[in-house]
Amino acid sequence: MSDTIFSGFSTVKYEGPTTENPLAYRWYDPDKVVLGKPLRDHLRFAVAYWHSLALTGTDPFGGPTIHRPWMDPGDPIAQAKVKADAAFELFRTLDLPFFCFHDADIAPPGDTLADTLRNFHAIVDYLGEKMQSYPTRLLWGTANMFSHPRFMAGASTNPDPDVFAWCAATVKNCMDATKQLGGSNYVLWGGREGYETLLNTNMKQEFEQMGRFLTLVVEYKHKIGFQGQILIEPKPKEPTSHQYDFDCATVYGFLKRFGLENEVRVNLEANHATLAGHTFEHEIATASSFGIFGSLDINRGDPLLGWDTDQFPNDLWSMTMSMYHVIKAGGLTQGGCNFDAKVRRQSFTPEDLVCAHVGGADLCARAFCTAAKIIEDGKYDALLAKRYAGWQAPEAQAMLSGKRSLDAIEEKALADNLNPQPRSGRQEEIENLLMRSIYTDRI
Ligand code: XLS
Ligand code: CA
Ligand code: CA
Repeated sequence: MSDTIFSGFSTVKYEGPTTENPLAYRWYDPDKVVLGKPLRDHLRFAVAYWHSLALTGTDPFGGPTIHRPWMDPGDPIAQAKVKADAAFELFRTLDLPFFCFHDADIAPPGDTLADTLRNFHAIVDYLGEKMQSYPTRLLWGTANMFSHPRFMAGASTNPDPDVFAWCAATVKNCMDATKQLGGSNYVLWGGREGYETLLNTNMKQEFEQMGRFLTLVVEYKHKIGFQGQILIEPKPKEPTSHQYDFDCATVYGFLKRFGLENEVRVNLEANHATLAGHTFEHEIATASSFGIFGSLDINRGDPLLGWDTDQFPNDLWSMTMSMYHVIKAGGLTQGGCNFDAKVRRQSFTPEDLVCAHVGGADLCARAFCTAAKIIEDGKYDALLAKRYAGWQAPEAQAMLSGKRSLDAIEEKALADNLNPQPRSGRQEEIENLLMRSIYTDRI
């Protein structure tokens, strides 16, 4: 392996909140034990190959601003290996335990399906070799079925069955590769699974195709004995105006419709929650209450732009409440925190990329530690429990468990001469309590 653009960086270390070093962790101390295990194992941070290695800085108004050596002209397979060498040196620099990739991020396309798959497997084997000498593991693999023009009308929902078949072959190979590299999850984000105009769209037909596709994926998972989770990533819009996997609740309805609610979970992204008109914590709490919480894509949008800007996160309040709901959901288990985030187009140096991940990891770590303290302290949970305490009474439990009919409830309500009085929601008291934990208390 020759020198890479990240080889000169020392490995980022935890130096504590008072350090002046911009390339040190202030809050992310991977060995710090919280709720019985080290932060490294709670947060399971991952670096996204697409944003960190493939980004060129283009936007709708301007060309590339970020140039890396593997983007120079040359033999595409050799260049993909230069990129992989740099990727593993970036992972080493950041000392983050996982990475994620799309097939198209790691390997060049060929002229045919067979050539494309051959290139892909050659680089998957190369990543496997790299993983022998680096500690970085694979959080998830996925397929890019949205960039090439053949996917312009969707992947599994395409009106052309040949595109469906191309996608089936692609996902089969990406699942094989994910298993080969010991991946913990396989993600499906419905890139162009949606529509731009209903005028040319048969929605019922497209739902059938998408349900069949996901069923095939689940069947194949069992066939090859893949132990990872299958995850759908909701997103409401962009690139299409109407994405079918709008949000977590919509995905749950889709899973129920095809009988897959015990087989598939969700990978939730902060920016996608914002685009759906929700908060990140809303999406996590929804997944948790349906029992389908899987993994997180960490980033933020820009509320002033309303695009999927995939910026690195910096909102401590939202991240703390998100981590609170993650802990309540039972933690990330096989999932993780994938930085699906990119530096801005003026941040074109390798150092900018390292710095961005350092800030993101610090924010998540601080948020997680505060959320753990909020839970250990118990005051917030006690306020919530008190609000619903009436439901512990035997008659309330009987109503909830289906032991009372509508007319039986009416009969008792009349006999008891019910006249419920308004009770305060205590919102400001709760906000003040949490504000103290988030902004004042030491972690
Ligand atoms: C795009 C998505 C994508 C998925 C993986 O908006 O976030 O990057 O995470 O295909
Ligand atoms: Ca994502
Ligand atoms: Ca996104």
